[in-house]
Amino acid sequence: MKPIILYDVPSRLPHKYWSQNTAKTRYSLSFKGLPYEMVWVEFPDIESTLSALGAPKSTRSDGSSAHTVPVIHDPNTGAIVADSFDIAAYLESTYPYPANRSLFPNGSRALVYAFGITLAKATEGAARWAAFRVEEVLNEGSREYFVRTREKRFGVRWAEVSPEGSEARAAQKKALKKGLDVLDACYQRSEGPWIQGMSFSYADVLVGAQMMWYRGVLRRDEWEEVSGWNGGRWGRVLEDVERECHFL
Ligand SMILES: N[C@@H](CCC(=O)N[C@@H](CS)C(=O)NCC(=O)O)C(=O)O
Repeated sequence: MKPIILYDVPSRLPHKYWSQNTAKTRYSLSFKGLPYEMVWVEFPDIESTLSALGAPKSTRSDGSSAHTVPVIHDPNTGAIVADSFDIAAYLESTYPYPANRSLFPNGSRALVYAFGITLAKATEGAARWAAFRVEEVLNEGSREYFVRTREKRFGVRWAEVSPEGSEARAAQKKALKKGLDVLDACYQRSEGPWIQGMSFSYADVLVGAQMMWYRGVLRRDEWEEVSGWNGGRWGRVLEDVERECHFL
């Protein structure tokens, strides 16, 4: 099998990756044991690179339609797929075996999609804080684009997005804590270590990708605090997801 090509935005972090959206695809490929290769594209080049490839557009978190990463190009089938969820669905239907490496076990695709909406809603209060930290780890080639487009999205100057020590930052942190309590309540009701009890699924990939993002972009003391909330659940979930996906 030829490696699947995955488009992602690099950063200055070790291994370059930082984005939760592309992490969903990376974990999915790795979980299913599918070979893949990275193509790194700085933010200002996403539009031209992906339209030249003929990739479909997808929806950004602000609801706008645009070329976004992740995108995969599967040279084995010729498919070019955008949007992390659609990519997971493509991988599952194109490579359904082995059956115990299913991203959507027991016909759970729609329910996992719904879980993803809940997760995004629960954690949206921290979007500005995380974006503020993303800017700090991006390469020079992406920073100006990122700041300009996120100022527009948030409707404030960059310095106001999540100032250090501000009330706004404290509120963002509190909102994340409250959101993670909602997620913790889901885990507490599970009949096993995963969102679907004993069955690992793309729902866990979503949580793992969110935590990978925080681990990568938040400052060390911030991640230590967040990963320790809910009895240390978030650091543990990230470790468990990466182990299950053979991504260590
Ligand atoms: N719904 C898409 C959203 C992907 C997305 O927003 N990706 C960001 C990087 S994390 C992006 O490519 N943004 C392009 C831009 O802001 O111009 C998915 O789940 O794949």
